[in-house]
Amino acid sequence: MSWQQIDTALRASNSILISAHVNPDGDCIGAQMALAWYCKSLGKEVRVYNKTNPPKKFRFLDGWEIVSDEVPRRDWDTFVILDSSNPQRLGWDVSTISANTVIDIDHHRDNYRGGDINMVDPSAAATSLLLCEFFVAIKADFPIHVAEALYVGLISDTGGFRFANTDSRVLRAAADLVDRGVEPQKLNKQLFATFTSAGLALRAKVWQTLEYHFDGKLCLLVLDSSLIDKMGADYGDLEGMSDQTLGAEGVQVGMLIKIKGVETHFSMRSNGLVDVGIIAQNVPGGGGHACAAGCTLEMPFEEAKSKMLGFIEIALRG
Ligand SMILES: [Mn+2]
Repeated sequence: MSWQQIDTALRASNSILISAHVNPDGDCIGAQMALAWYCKSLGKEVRVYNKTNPPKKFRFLDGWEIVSDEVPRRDWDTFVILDSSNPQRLGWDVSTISANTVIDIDHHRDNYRGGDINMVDPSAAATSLLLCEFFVAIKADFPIHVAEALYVGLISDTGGFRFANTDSRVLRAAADLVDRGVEPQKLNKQLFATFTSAGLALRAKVWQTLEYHFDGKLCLLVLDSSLIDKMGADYGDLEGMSDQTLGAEGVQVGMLIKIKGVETHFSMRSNGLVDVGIIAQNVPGGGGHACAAGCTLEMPFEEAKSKMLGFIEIALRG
């Protein structure tokens, strides 16, 4: 599918609903803000809906309020799914809305490609990168607040251009955003080096759970999700912690385990030797990239943990 086809579909719509995956990250929010700006500039009715509101750490972006958790009405001309492998990943029941056209824009390799129009590119470092390329393709002249949102999307998914997905393509797109007035230092500081005291206290608690397994090849952290509210933090305060589990020498797989009542969520990272996307696929609904993936087991923590450790042990044996 081409960007021109997507542009044509958007222009032919009067009302457009945009949603991204549950617990939206910087890539979701950047891509959503950019697409919403464009649709509004065409004079369309636009709603940006996520199951949950953006974490506080993204609310410094001008215009973030367009991303909301207010449930949308039923009928739309076009429904755009961003940064989600499939509609289930949105975390809300999509049968509660109806749309004539579904557009799927994503960079996950396990994307379902079930939209009427699918723009899926697993080699793209971020969905926000795809939006940058959309704007280049259609020659859209976007304002600075959109450039900042897109830049936040790029640095979120590449860990500030440190992860294995950092390539010349994403760096060129970033350079174009800098040419438009983005200040990299300002946005990096907001995203990676600005914490609330509640957020830092929560991170300290999570660090206390540090464990190693399999001769130090697996490093894991555990978060009891009920602590987030109890400590006055939000889940955005945990940004980057799953990546940091890879920091110790010799670690091949890192993991942040989140306990949510009777559900246990695993956010996995790999240094490149083991494909954590394939490990996550052992669990229905799980998946992701080779270096970053996630899944949820509907079972209590201890049981879920030993099951997951079994999968990882097999993968480490290669
Ligand atoms: Mn993404």
